[in-house]
Amino acid sequence: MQIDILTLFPEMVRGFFGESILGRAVKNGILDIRLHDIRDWTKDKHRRVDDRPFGGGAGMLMAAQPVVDAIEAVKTAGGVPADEIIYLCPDGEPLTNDLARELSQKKHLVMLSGHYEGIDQRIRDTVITREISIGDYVLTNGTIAAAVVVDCLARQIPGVLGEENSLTGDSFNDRLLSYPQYTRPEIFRGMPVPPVLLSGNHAEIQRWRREQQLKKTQERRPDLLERK
Ligand code: 4GO
Repeated sequence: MQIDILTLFPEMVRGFFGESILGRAVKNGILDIRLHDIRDWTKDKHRRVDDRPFGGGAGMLMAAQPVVDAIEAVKTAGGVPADEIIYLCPDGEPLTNDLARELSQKKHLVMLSGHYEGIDQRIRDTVITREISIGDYVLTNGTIAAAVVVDCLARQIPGVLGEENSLTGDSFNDRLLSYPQYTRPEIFRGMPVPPVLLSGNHAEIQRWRREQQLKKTQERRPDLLERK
């Protein structure tokens, strides 16, 4: 899968994509992540990419020219045309595991990270195909949000998670939060592991885990149970 990320700050996330499970997927060739500096497409003599908003108001906006030129340059690069051109913004569709799973089935994604007060609306009206939010809060720029979406979808691509990790015990699987887990030692600072987990009775263990999931979800996220 090819993912082109357009940002003013590619170095914010270059290290992120080189580490751990994502780093391994990149090395294996499962993920082809391409970071681009939007400033490379500016035609302004001072290399500016921002300008003041019509109608007044505080802050600056990213102008349409460099952003649209950047998108047009990368959306067909690499052979496969982009399936989606995604803009990360607080007013986008909320990111969920289900949305990430849908995106994980695409071949080529382009992600646009905004800065300042955002981007000229005409970019959103013409070249953006999807707007996604990683939560109800505002960030200084969308680069970290793009990295979050990539992380979340990448771990749902077959072959990305190795033996040390799996999707089955995740929170939100089955619309429930995850159950508590324990590893060695059996007693840590006087706190024992729940005996059922040492019983070897897999049916009992499954029942206990389900119970724990329901209890925790009821306590912390009753909204998930109402939707279930
Ligand atoms: C995305 C981008 C929040 C999100 C952003 C989010 N803040 N909740 N900030 O996914 C335009 C200028 C958007 C800064 C950007």
